[in-house]
Amino acid sequence: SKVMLAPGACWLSGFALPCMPVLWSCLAQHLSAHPPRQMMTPMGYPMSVRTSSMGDWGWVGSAAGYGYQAADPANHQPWPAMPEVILQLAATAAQQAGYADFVPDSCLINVYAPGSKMGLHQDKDEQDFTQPIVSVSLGLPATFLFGGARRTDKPVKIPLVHGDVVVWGGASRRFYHGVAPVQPGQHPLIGPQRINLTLRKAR
Ligand code: MD3
Ligand code: FE
Repeated sequence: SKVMLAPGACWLSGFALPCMPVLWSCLAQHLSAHPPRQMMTPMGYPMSVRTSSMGDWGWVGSAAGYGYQAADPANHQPWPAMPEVILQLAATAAQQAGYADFVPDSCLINVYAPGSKMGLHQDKDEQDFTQPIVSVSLGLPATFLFGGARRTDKPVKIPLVHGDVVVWGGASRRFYHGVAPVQPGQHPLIGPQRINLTLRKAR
C-alpha cells in the first residue's frame, strides 16, 4: 500500500518483498567482501551504526567531516557497482512516488545491531535536493523518527518493517529524521540485525 507521510514522503509498505531473496543474496555477498564499519562523527565519537557502500560514491564519516568518496578508505579501491536488483528497485519505487527516471549513484548500507540507533539529523551531503532518496528496510523492525523542517519539531514514530520502502522527496527531503534503538530479535532471513539501504543521487 501507498501512504503519504508528509508532502513528498511516500511509504510503500512491503514494496521490496518480491525481490528480497535476490536482494539479500547480493547484499550478504557484498557485506562479506566489504564489512560494514563504524564511521566517526566530526566530534570524534564512533557512530553506533556500521556502514558500507556501493555505487560511484560511498558515504564516509571521519573526524575530518562527512561526505561522499569514490574510494573505500579501507582499501583505496572504488566501491563495487550497484547490482541491477537495487537499481530496478530504486527506479520502480521512485516512479510509484512520482519521480520518473531515478538513477541513484550511491547506495549507503546501514547495519544496526540490537541497541544501535541514529540521532535526529538532516541529509545535507548531496548536491541536488530536488532528487529524492529511496530507503529500503531489511531484517528487524525499527521505530523511525520523522521530524520536520526544524530540529525542535516533534518527531512522528513510524514502524518500519522488513521489505518496506520509503521515497523521500519534495519538502520532506530536508526534514529531520532518526532511528530509535533497535530492539533485540531474530529475523528469519536477515538474522539478529536491521539493515537499511539509502539510494541517492549524490552528485
Ligand atoms: C527523511 N538512515 O542514512 S532511512 C541516513 O534507517 C539515514 O538507516 C536511516 O537517515 C536508516 O541518512 C533512515 C530513511 C530516510 C533516509 C533519508 C532521509 C529518511 C529521510 C532524508 C530526508 C528525510
Ligand atoms: Fe539521514
